[in-house]
Amino acid sequence: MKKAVTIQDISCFGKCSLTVALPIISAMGIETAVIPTAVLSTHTGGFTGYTFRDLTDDIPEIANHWKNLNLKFNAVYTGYLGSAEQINIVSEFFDDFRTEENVIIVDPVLGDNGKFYAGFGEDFAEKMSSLCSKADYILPNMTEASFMLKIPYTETYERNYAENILRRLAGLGCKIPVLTGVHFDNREQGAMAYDSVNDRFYCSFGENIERSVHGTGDIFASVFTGAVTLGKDIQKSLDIAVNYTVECIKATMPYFEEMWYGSCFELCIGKLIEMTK
Ligand code: PXL
Repeated sequence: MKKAVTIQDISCFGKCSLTVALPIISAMGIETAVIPTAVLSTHTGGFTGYTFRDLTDDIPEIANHWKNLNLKFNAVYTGYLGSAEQINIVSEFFDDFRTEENVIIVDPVLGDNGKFYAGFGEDFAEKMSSLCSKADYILPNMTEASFMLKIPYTETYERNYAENILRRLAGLGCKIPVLTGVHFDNREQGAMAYDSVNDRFYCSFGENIERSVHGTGDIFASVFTGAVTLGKDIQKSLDIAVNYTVECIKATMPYFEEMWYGSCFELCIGKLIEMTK
């Protein structure tokens, strides 16, 4: 059985990070270990007054115990990290748990719609880009890509622009950057990948639903991680991740008013299992 470990926060209410990654990667038939980087009462996207317990000091202790147990993972996948120090520790974790065969996937969670998430800024983006240099795959949206490349964010762009961004992201040192939330018009939305080893681009698009649903980046990243862990190729992994994310957005629409903080991804888990077969 394949084994993945995901390193990100647990937002107790709000459907993102670990409460999305754990059910999704598990549903894909992969044993999913977790390292929670922080415990928040809710995520930071629209809630106020949330609690934040930092678990930075626990991460090296968990890693040491796992080293003693000689644990190995087919995939190491990181999401939201709460501080620059945490990035240093996760970077060491990559060194300790990198094997000849496994994949390292970094979702450089920094922001969306041209803005940083609460508590993040330019220094943190620079630190995150250094973590990306150690990854096989990175999964930024256009906002995160722009922050890491230190270029202005643009809402509208053409295919050439996205390809150029992908080449520059590969220049950070990762093998296969994947740009998420890509759209050239308002009919379709999807993701593009650049395999810098073979100099090849890949893309996958689905129906664009013009509503912003919180946590879809984490859904995409979790499914993509699951697909790659199962050994699916780049194209297939993009297709499953895009299709499932679109399904989740569609399923959320009837509940949109009450679901401003997250998606109804649970309603589509059955479809995900079908897509994974
Ligand atoms: O969905 C990314 C994410 C993860 N974790 C926390 C967040 C967010 C986005 O807002 O606030 C705590």
